Amino acid sequence: AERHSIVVIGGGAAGLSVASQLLLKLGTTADVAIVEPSEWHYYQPGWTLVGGGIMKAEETRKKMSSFMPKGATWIKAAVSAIDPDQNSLSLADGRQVGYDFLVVAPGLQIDFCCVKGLKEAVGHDGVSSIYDYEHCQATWEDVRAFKGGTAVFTQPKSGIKCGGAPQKIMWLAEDYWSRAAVRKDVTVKFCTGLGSMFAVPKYREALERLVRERGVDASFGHELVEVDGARKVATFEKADGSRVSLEYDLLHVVPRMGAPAFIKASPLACKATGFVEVDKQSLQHVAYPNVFACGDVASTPNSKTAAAVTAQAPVVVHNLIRQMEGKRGKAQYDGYASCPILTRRGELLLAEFKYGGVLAETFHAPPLLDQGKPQALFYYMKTIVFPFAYWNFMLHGRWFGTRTFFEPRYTE
Ligand code: FAD
Ligand code: UQ1
Repeated sequence: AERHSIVVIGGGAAGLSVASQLLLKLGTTADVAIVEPSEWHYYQPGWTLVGGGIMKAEETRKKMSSFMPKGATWIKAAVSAIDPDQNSLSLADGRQVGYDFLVVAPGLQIDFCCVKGLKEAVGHDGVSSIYDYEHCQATWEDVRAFKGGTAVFTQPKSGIKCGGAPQKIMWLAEDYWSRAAVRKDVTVKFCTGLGSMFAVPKYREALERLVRERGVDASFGHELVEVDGARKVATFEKADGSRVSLEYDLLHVVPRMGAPAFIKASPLACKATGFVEVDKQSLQHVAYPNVFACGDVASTPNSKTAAAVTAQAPVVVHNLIRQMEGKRGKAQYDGYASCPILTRRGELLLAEFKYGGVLAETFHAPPLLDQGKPQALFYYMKTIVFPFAYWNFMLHGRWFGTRTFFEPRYTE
């Protein structure tokens, strides 16, 4: 069977970052393989911009082949099972691949099926989602065509990637309707299974102020359980088990999501959550020291974002190389994540925090910018700097987010 020194599962933000950084450190003769079935690589943070009419869907994807790092072997297939006791993977096409070291980075699986009627409804008759390449353009078509009525935006209580995106698209839509002078005829509802607008108090307060100022009708503890696309009715379940139904004219849904099925079924998964059970600082598997996880699939209690990947990838790379030398690496991930919350066209609130919701703001020192306030500079970072840095540096192993210029590299 085929065998490689290092195998990376997934060629997404995390898989390509780690593979590129490994090849930069070890040289292009290192034996690194990436298992990735997709023809395309998606810049998912752009999907919010597509839904808001700021970017085109085609700009958010590029051919996977142009991002496979030089020296890496691309195994163009999906992993269907992992056997960490045999250091071996099964592929969907029946092949087996062996490894000495494994980096698990297949991201999350989006489940449109958990909510009754959603799979049938999404993509037409005013129902859309920025959580899917195929449906994010429909969000903008719906928002642009809307002339009045009830617009409902949902968020599930279970963990999602980019926890701020469900409200970002609402703020962009609300702003568009204000500019188009139809806002007075629109009722904007935000229905979330969670208990507040954001987990970190500083940003929560700022966002709850915006809810009041901009006349958003927010309902907490409201979990979407059913969509009747024909009658345009969305049904929510409350914590006490009771149900409420709402008639909508426009519905933006955020589906539930979780670890991919083949991860949940593997010995690498945390039994309770299904995510790959790694140490939250070293990102090394708790039972298999030759296995690491990076990105959304890791069990680490951070906010799942590409920004978090910029901080995780160098930790995985350092600790993996030390492990290859038979030593324990000392690099530690501090839980850094950032959520750039678009509050309207031209304005963005840049939330940055680490484990425990402790602030980790890049621009905090006076007289720099107040990150508790939406700022124009952050908007241009999100719409211009981040996409450019992602495609041209991050996927090539040369972008470390806020630490790109300031943070010393791990040397020991
Ligand atoms: P992904 O990038 O999803 O990549 C996973 C890869 O694994 C894919 O290429 C997939 O094809 C592959 N794969 C899947 N299954 C298998 C398999 N069985 N075998 C092999 N390969 C497989 N982050 C931010 O930092 N800022 C933002 O503003 C932001 N906004 C977002 C808005 C939206 C609407 C969404 C959806 C996400 C947003 N994110 C944002 C989050 C960000 O996109 C993710 O956190 C990031 O892509 C995670 O990287 P990853 O490599 O773990 O997963
Ligand atoms: C970031 O580095 C990054 O990567 C390109 C993003 O794009 C997805 C981000 O959204 C954020 C917030 C960062 C963090 C970087 C800085 C400079 C705050």
